[in-house]
Amino acid sequence: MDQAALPNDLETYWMPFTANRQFKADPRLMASAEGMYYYTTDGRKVLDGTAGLWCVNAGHARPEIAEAVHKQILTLDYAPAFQMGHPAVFELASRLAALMPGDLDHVFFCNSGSEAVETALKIALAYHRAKGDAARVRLIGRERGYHGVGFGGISVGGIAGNRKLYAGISGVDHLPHTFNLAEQAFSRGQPAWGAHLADELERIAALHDPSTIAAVIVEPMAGSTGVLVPPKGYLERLRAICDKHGFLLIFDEVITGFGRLGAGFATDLFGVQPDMICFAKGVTNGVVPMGGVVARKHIYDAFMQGPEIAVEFAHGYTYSGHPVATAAALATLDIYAREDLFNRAKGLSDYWADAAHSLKGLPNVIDIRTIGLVAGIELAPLPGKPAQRAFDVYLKCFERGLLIRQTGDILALSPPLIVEKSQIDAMFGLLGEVLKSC
Ligand code: PXG
Repeated sequence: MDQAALPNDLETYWMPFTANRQFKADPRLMASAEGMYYYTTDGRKVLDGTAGLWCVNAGHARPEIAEAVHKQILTLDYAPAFQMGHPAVFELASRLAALMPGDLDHVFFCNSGSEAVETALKIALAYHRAKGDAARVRLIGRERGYHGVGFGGISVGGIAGNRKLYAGISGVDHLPHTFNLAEQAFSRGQPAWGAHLADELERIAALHDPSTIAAVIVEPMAGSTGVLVPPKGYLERLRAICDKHGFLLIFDEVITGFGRLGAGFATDLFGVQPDMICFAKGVTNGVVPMGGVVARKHIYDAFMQGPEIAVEFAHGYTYSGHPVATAAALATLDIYAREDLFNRAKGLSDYWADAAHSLKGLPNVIDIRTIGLVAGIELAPLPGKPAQRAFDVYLKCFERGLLIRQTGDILALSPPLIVEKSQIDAMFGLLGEVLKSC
């Protein structure tokens, strides 16, 4: 390594899910952030239309979180996670359980959404075995599902690009995704068409025999693959089929949790209770990595057997329930409660939907989908150049001071829940201008 090139040689850092060559030719470097805005190293102010990567739900640089983290590092920087604990993480588990419906009341901590998914899948398999039902080893995901980047997550996930290079784990099958442009175009909230797609689970169950299936995992609203809102009645049907055959139902709420849809969790909004919920992102407002799984009581109880000194579930991470992440999470939950941010998102969702749908009719806009404080805007691809048009829109928005997300030819917006109406106007106003020029 040529030391003279340090410290700002962009070449060395292999960036995740990034077009490295494009970025390094024309870097977008964030210098700081506060409230609803990022500030770039070249001095530009950028309105955050995406809450970072769907995680900064309470807005940037919250002093309460910074103070809690600072204090925690000086008080207890780290405590071993295995065979030992620290009081705050028990408080956090209780507070998260209190946010959940029904008996979703046992929390397992990890450090990311990907780890949360691996954890939930392992709990599902171990749960059936603990109950003497060891033949249930099959996992069912869904096309266009994103469940992080672990081997379990990419296997149950339904994104070809994330799967094609890896064998993944065996014993996996997939439901069809729930999006149909012809039937659902320009939906506000849940589309009316598509509940019957849940019945595909019966077909899959018959194919493999229900007694071999352990669990079904879905995002209640698919975020990463372009804001696919569940059709009315769809999740209810999935729940009913899972109950009929004894499958565990896992909701991956890594994006939908912590107010994003205008309710605490998607389970609250849709009134369908899964057996496990994966969470991450918003739990710490994105400030310190943390994720976890909330499991129903009967799942936890099934593990509590054998000799008392035996480890009941051979799984965990050095940083499970890390004191600093815990402190950030507790401070974040305080903000959500004090500022009533989940209800704030709900209160803004009609205004948000009106603003997003006002882009209907602009060039190349073929669909707009909204729910809570999320919008997906689908563009007609440039002939022979998939994703190019949306990438151009993303770059132009950034140059003009707005951060949005782009996946394929779909744009996604999901601002911090502190967003003001004037900022919603600014987002869609600017996006509309850019769309006219692309
Ligand atoms: N499950 C879901 C539903 C997710 O959305 C993960 C798991 C994985 O989380 P980690 O913390 O391991 O990244 C995610 C992550 C995007 C985007 O722009 C979405 C995610 C991450 C980065 C970008 O849509 N979701």
